[in-house]
Amino acid sequence: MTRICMSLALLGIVLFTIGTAGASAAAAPAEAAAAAPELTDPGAPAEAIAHWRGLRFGMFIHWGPVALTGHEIGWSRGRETPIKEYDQLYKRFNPTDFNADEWVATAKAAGMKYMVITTKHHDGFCLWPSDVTDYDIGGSPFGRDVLKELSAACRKGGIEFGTYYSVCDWHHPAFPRGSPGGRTKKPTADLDAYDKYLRAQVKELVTRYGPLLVLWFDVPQVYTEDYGIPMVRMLRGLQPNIIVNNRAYAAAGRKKGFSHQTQVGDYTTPEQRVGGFDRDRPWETCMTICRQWAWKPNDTLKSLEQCIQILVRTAGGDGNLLLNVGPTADGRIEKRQIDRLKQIGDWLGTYGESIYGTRGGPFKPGPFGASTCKANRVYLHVLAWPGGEVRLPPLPRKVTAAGVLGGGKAEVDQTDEGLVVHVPESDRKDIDTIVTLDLDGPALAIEPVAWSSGSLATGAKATASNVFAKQAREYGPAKAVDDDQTTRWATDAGTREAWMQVDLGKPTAIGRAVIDEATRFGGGRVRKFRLEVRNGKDWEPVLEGTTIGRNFEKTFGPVTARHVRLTILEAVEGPTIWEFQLFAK
Ligand code: FHN
Repeated sequence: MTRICMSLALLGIVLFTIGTAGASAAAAPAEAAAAAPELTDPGAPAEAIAHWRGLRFGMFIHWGPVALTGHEIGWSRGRETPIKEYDQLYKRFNPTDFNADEWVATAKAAGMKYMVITTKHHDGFCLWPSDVTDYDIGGSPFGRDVLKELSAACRKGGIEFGTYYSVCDWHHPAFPRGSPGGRTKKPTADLDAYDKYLRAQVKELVTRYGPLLVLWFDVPQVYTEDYGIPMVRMLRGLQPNIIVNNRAYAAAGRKKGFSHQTQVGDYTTPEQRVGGFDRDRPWETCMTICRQWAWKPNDTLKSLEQCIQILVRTAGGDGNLLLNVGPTADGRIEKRQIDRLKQIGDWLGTYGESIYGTRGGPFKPGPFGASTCKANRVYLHVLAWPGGEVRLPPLPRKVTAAGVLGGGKAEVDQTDEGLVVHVPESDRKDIDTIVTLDLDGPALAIEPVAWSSGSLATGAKATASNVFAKQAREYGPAKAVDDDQTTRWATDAGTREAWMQVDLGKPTAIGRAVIDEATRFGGGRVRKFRLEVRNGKDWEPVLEGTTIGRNFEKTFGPVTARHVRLTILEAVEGPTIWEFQLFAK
């Protein structure tokens, strides 16, 4: 795979240099790239990507002296903790309970196949004895090379080792931005000097602790592609099969956050959310098992159901999941996190064939759940049974057999109109009932089919009284009527009342509503709501309630109306809705 990653400025420089080639200022990037190959990132070999995809599930680790404070790594420097105090923490950092083999055993027990640790976060502290700084583990009472021990334990334990490296460095005098939050400008900024430092450090990571599965860069801020592409090329020269994520540098013309950059690196990195279905561009969701990346006392721990659903919906979208733990200052992963991870591992011990080595689809994720596939088999992960059955779009292949992974009976009615899947309640599993559909041909060859709820509101023009950070493209009300379980309408923090409404285009008979409230943020936030319809100028209520939660379903009326509004009358925090669906009955 070859990517043409080039800012127009660079393109101009290249073309100016070429000159004699008479290349026009708008030379096709391919020509310019051919003329200046050092300005393109060749990408990782396809087989490396396929191998990484097959692993599906990894452990993310955010750790450093900041664990002594219980605040967030990097971000709390100059915020909860004064900069001078933060930068001295390492002199008290002595995690004598750190045992790399135990961490690897925890990851393996969770069914995780790879591990990525923050070798240096935005605070600049290095968990290895670097030759180019004293602000590292060598200067702490602990003194041991954490990366050496962890990479060796991973190899011994049979899981793959990767390194997170923050491009921004709010401690280093030459990086132009500083704490708090990367919002200050350093008078000593010198990006050329910092690039030299960064290259020396990532070279240490690859040559001392490699081969690495991945170099997981983060938050490049002002480190642009003219530095980043040559640096990534250097990396790939050191280890040709290394995989690089999409945050190694800030691409020219970047519109959204670094996690969205699709023209950078080998894969995209949706964060704290399950990415959308995409079989073309590799992607990996990174998510905390609690709420904070670094260790936080009494942090909210995700339930097993949440963790399994996140894993299933990620794999169903053809993505990997990197689930994060934050070890304590004495070097332990909290027991409650170890226990949760073990539960996930036990689930994978029974159902892992439906995750590892699979691809997403052919049914795109929906309210029913998601699907993965391998050879001629489709794994239908049914996370909810709206109406007691699962109705799916038609498949071009014949279902030759059906069953339930782990035991049970599944009946599948297949017609040209679609599939209807039934599993007796007694055979349904907790959290995820995995129905196996054996086909008369390869499942991956089937064009992915979008699941349709059949909701009369799907795709309708939607408006709202409030949208989170005014980011309608990401969190507007249209995201609650798109049949996509990975997108939602969200409102600003502190919003206690809000409404969203849909225009059905013409008077329409409706009699049933399904509302799926996003509850991964510690439960449902709605305490009182009303459903109203309008034909003329007045709104009339058709349904009132208190809490909504996951897949709330209620019949009413029926009524005929063109405009329908969900009014949240009382919420404990900004309400956020995955899907708002309306049906005739
Ligand atoms: O600022 C960091 C954050 O602390 C954490 O490391 C995440 C992990 O993906 N990355 C950045 C936020 O996007």
